[in-house]
Amino acid sequence: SSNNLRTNNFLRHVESMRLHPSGAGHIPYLNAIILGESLATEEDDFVLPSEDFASQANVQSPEQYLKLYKRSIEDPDGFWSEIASQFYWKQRWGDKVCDENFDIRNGNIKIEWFKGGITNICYNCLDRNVEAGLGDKVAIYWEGNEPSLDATLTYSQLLDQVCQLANYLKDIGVKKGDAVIIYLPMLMELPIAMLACARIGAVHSVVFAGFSAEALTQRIIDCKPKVVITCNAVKRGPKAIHLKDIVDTAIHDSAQNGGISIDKCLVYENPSAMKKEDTKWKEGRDIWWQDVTPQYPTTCPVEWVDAEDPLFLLYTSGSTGKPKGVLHTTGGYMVYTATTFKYAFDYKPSDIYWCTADCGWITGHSYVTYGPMLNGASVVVFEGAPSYPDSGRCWDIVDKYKVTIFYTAPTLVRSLMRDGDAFVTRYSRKSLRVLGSVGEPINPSAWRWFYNVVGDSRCPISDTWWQTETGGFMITPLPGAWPQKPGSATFPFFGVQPVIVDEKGIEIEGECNGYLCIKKSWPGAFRTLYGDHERYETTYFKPFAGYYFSGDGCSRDKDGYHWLTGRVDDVINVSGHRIGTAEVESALVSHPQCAEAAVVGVEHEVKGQGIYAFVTVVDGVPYSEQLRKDLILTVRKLIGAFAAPDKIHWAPGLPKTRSGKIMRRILRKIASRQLDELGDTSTLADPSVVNQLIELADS
Ligand code: 6R9
Repeated sequence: SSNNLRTNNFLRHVESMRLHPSGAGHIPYLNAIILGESLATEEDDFVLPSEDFASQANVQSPEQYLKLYKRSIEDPDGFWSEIASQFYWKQRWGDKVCDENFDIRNGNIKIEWFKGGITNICYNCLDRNVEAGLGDKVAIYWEGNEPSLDATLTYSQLLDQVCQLANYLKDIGVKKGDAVIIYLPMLMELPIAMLACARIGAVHSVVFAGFSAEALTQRIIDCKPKVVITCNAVKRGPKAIHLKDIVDTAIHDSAQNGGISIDKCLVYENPSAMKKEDTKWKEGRDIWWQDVTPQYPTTCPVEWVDAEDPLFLLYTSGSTGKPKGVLHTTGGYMVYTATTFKYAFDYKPSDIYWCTADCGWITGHSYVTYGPMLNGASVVVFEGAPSYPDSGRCWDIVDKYKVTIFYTAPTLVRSLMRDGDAFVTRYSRKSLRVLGSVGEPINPSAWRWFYNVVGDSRCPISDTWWQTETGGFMITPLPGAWPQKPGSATFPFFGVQPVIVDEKGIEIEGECNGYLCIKKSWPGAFRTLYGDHERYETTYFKPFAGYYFSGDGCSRDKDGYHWLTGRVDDVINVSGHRIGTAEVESALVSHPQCAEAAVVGVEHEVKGQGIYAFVTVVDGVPYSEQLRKDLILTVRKLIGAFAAPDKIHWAPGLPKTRSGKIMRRILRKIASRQLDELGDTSTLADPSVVNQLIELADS
């Protein structure tokens, strides 16, 4: 077929670049070979962008990609400074674009981009676009939980509102470098609050509004914010959740347990969810957003900051109990999110873009707020749930706003797939041209359904691999350039050098499987873990000296395509949410009747992974349905509903080595009922626990 011919031509092209001395030969993993005749395996399953799509794309072919990529690696300073020059800098950076020590053997890890450059990301998102004539362009299309509720903000209106809030924050004493916690659902006020902080140089820390009071308390104690911004309540589907009550508890507990006093809590009244009068109130501390912000001017001078001044903190799960405060700075993050957004989604000024992620996660930071707005894009912000009022809601929204780029997570794709094609096909979806996926590997069957049913076999899918730590896309298709393979994140973004290493940290070439690391920094990289640079180095730079270690497994096929295989540490990925097994375990053992707990991830049809908890109860406590419920409730209370275990498995004992280390490998096999694959259990201190566990598997 003509597609096979085009695929062959493409691969032949890559091959000739590889062999040619001035070609891609020095890029070891672009080891594409000429495609054979058989298309039998997943690896050989190519999906090409249509010629129409490719010919209008920002990057139209592998040659174009390779040329840009090669430049980004060979001349990173030239490559990134040209891009950075498209933004407004009050003062240009010093002589070095990048200054890094990426190798722990040479001393402390340090990453700096555009150091000495003076800028402001809010200015670049808003003022710069307004000055360029985009003032009347819609910045945000807001869609409420109820289909009848919506609103829009143009770029100039958004700028006005951001300035009013920024002026208020300044007035109550928030200064450059101060932390501000934002605990808001997907209202327009969430990006407004982020941008207002950025405008005055304050460091925002958005806490996903699905986190519990305890989780919020922990974050307040860690970053000691000057103010907490929230709203009284939010509707999720038919249910109202009283966010302000959660904040009240957290502020109280932060004072009690951490000695942190929060003098100001700014509360947005969300009238569709809860009336003002019904909101519990603490006079003197609590202030209504709507009462104060209109009193302030709609212009606010920008706080000019160094490219390396902190922009935000975002807490994420690691393999030990305490969440990590991932710190991003201003200049490199700005340049990187804007550029990745533009290329990975083939962004054009006429696009209407919708990312379903919440701003409480990194995806909402980089690809709801900053990346799109730096490009002057029109962004859909959706408050509600994709299944409300029914499973057709996403496509209703796509048709309503004529969404052209739709970016979501595999878990949502799988759950909509399960609900049936009819919810999709009753909508036109004609406006769509690019689809995106993030959060976990997308399995080829979900990829196919997304591509064929949602995108009518017309829209390339950008399967973007990246992390809270990386700030922006790392491995991603450029939709017009590459033939895709369903389930593969394809090739690195400009400036990114992924390597796959073995246990000893030795780079493996060609077709292989191992640990995914990155060689050299990229502008969007995080700079530290807040208040714990040592943990930063230990977690990310010590496991494989000389590299950044992602925590993910990855294989590379014969054509050089990357296939992410999931976390290799004790982190579980539930519906794209990172959850540390240790966090869930410590929540479980806080229950007085739980003596010990061990948590593993198991395959889950919709969520990708489910949480499976082995629980040893305190001597003499009987197993009961009530205890099971209480344990699950404890996790919901301490972390949030999204971290609730799917299964509690009673464990009279846990399989431990003689040195007391829990053998999770065995627990994973028991959890997934692969009982004939338990492997060697002879090193266990007490091998009989394995049989006890198997007996209790379905009780
Ligand atoms: C952006 C985000 C990061 C972890 C990451 C990996 C998984 C994300 C993926 C993917 C395969 C993709 N992950 N995108 N795995 N393919 N396209 O999700 O950040 O919440 O920090 O999670 O998510 O395991 O290490 P974060």
